[in-house]
Amino acid sequence: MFDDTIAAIATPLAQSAISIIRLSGPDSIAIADSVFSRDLTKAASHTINYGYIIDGKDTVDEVLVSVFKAPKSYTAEDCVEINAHGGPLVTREILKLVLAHGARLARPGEFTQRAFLNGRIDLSQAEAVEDMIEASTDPSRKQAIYSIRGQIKTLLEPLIDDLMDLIANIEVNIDYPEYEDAEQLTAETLLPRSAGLLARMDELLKRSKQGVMVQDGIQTVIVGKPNVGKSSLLNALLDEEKAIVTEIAGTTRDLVEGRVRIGAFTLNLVDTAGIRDSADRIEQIGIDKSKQSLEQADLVLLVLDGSRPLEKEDDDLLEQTAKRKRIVLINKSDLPAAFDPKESGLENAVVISAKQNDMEKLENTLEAYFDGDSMVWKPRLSNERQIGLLEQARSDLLRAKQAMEMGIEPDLIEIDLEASHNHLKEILGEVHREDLLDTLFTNFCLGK
Ligand SMILES: Nc1nc2c(ncn2[C@@H]2O[C@H](COP(=O)(O)OP(=O)(O)OP(=O)(O)O)[C@@H](O)[C@H]2O)c(=O)[nH]1
Ligand SMILES: [Mg+2]
Repeated sequence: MFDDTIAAIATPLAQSAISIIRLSGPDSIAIADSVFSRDLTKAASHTINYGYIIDGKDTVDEVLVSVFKAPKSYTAEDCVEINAHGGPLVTREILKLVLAHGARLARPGEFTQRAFLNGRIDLSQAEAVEDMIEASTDPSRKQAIYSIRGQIKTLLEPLIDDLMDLIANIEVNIDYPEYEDAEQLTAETLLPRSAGLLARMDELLKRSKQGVMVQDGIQTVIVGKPNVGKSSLLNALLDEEKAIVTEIAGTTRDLVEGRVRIGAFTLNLVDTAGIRDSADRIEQIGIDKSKQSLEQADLVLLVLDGSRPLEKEDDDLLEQTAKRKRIVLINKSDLPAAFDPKESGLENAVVISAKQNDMEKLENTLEAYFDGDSMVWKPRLSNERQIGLLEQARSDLLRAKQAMEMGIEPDLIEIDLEASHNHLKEILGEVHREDLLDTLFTNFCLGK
């Protein structure tokens, strides 16, 4: 528990119906009491108290003050929330007043950090709080409430327990080799159990990576040589004339972005400058940007012009993106076709007409591409930090398994298993590094 009391404004500083000034720490109630018209020290926990905020002889605002006593509060400490009239001026005035009476201004995320450090929530739940605030798609909102409820712990606990079981088994055999009841330590018993755990980790990793990619929107880049209809495609998908379209090759120079929902997915689209060798300095800068976005994208929409024969630029891009998550689009289907997709090895290409807004085939392909399966929300990890740790736990376990296969001493195997176990616990923050923790919480909203 902490011995200082923190305070912050928990709502946006804009004219609104209500604003909330929040306090947490041992002196929360005493500080609030010293600026409130009524006696708060006798208020029961979980009550709302009506009165006025007073500054000496001045009445500052008419408010409702909620009191939550430790440990049943957001931070597990004594907490007070002052509901004021939502004017920026009066809200700041009340904050100033509680700071003058002994509270310290909270850092971003400090309330949630306290909830974690006081043991009320685990680290995955703490992260989920900010995820919920930032959620902008249905899958991300669903994942946030799943994590807030502590389900990531439920998801990981069987893995953590089974690993511990394996470790305990090895230890008994090391410490009491003569103890007959202990399961005999042979490659035959250890290996299948490790392989089973490994398969479970793999499955969870796959599901989590897919989920994280889908939840924040799929980074999708539209590329192709000039004039094939990339910007027309962007506009058609967005249903808005966002990017400039002309018959002049090299129209788009800067990246043009837009967001579109297709079925259960959100695509974060980037339209780019057509890729070709260009002597124009400005166009060349645009082309460099195109290449950069191509590198960073989760999904590539490669556009070809079906009304003109394929050229070297098309072939180059087809080759460059062959190993990527990619959909090839043959545009301008309203014009006579200049080549046969099948004969060009493009049997999977989707034929569209951006000009005629004919997007249905592309939308169907996209849904099929991320398979119907991933559209259904499934239990998984929430973010890159968690996935990174699971990946480490997986490679520790893989090393242990390989050591078993080579018949290496059990006590050496145990070191890798312990490392794996620790990495899993780190996801929940059961072991953590202070510096990483601080970085994590600084990204939070003030007052959260
Ligand atoms: N007939 C037909 N014309 C199209 C279609 N899509 C785009 N166009 C035309 O092709 C020309 C180029 O379209 P843009 O969308 O600007 O092409 P772009 O790939 O963005 O071109 P750059 O930005 O120069 O690389 C314009 O004249 C469009 O009207 C289509 O489906 N059918
Ligand atoms: Mg364009």
